[in-house]
Amino acid sequence: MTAAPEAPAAAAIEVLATAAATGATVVLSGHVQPDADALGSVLALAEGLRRRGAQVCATFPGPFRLPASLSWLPGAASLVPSTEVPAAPDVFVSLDASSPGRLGELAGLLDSAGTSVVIDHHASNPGFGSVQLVVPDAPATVVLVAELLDGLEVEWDTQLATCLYAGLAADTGSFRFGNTAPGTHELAARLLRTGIDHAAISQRLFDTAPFGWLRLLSLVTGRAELEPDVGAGLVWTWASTAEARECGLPGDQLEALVDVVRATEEADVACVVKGQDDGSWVVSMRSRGATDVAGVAIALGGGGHRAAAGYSSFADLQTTVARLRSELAAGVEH
Ligand SMILES: [Mn+2]
Repeated sequence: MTAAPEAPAAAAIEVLATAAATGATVVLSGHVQPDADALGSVLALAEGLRRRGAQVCATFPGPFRLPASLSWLPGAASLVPSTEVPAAPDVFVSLDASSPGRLGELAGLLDSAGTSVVIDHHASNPGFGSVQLVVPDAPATVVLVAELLDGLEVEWDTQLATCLYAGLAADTGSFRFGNTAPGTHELAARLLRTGIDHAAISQRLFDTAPFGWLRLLSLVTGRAELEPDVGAGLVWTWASTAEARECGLPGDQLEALVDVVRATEEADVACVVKGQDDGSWVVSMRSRGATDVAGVAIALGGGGHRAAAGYSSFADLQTTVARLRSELAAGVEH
């Protein structure tokens, strides 16, 4: 991992250290439908700032519901809905959100707060907020939070380390993805030395689901389509939150489907099109390496990383997949 430029981290540390020293109000938010990196970042930095004396409010945009795989994170019980945060805090911190839109109803705090600090690692982040720490080379936002906690001279204990490790393990695919670097393992080693139970963390994050998960998997993998001639090869399938419910699962269980589909050897791009309760579709893409799916997602109104990206579609399923096909084909022609 390339080291973060000195100045941006220093500027963020200064704002947060001053806020802590003066007992200022700080609101921290992750992106909508927060994942382990977003929540781990929010919870670790919130706790660190709290210990240094800030008045902290940790939140995320609605719907205010945590998946079971994340609700056990230390400090999760202290999260408050967006309706309960001060409208004009001294400092607003956005974590792991690649654009203001990903902050939903909380995006207004970027302007209403005295200072807004944006901490993120998405290549598609356009740069927003008055103080920016955006490092596309960082494998996870928690890596940047670890640096901030050091800058704030907050000691890492198992509570903080569990939150940081959860984000690091999730965004690196348990240290399997290309974003894993020597520094990633050095950070993991430092986190393990605090005494965290990394096996239990991983089991809760990645290897725990109700029995209905097997039923849902069979439905969704059973109707997967392989289209080797689209771009560098496409495998796709669809699912819906209603189907998840029929299998006794919360809608967020659909997030894990793409990790099964992306094993397909014949397709560089794997895609799961997820039907939402409001009739829209959320499209998740993964690349095995040859395709920049962030570029595809941006062209279709979303964002993400080179190997993992997504967007929303308000067209029907056929039109949604047709647009994806032509974007992938265009990517090959360029
Ligand atoms: Mn992340």
